[in-house]
Amino acid sequence: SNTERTYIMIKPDGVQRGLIGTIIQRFEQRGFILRGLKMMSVEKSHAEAHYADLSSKPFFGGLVEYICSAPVCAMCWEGKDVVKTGRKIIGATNPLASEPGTIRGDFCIDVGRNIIHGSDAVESAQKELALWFPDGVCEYEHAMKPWIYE
Ligand code: DAT
Ligand code: MG
Repeated sequence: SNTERTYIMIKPDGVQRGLIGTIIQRFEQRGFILRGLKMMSVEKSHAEAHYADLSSKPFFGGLVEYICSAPVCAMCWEGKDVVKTGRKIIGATNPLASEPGTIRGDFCIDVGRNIIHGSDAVESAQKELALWFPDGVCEYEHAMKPWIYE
């Protein structure tokens, strides 16, 4: 449906490197709609909850430390197939395996500094949006919709 939603997060390195605007532009110019946006300093327990599925991985401690090391930019984007398409816009987990033209393929190198997060499935998007936007997002009518969707 046209109202699918995903959780996108610019990680501390993306924020510190001044990439917020260019990342937002890629989603916005594609035709996706921004429903939630906030800067946030992340508590350790919150980062651990977000990455709970990876808690047994050897890199988990470093990952949580990285996410908490400086503020993140938390976003909710909406549109047809936005979860899968958002992952394509972002590129592969390992930036060196990401195609040029993707966000990771254009702006980063190390897997541990891959500047952006995107939900990997509709179900995880719903869980992540509930975690990061517990008060919901902005339910406005967007004038662009009839120009994006037939
Ligand atoms: P993605 O962020 O592409 O969804 P993921 O969910 O498998 O990837 O892992 C979450 C993050 O954990 C990822 O963005 C970077 C870090 N990570 C994943 N695999 C890693 C590895 N082998 N070494 C270090 N960090 C890793
Ligand atoms: Mg993931």
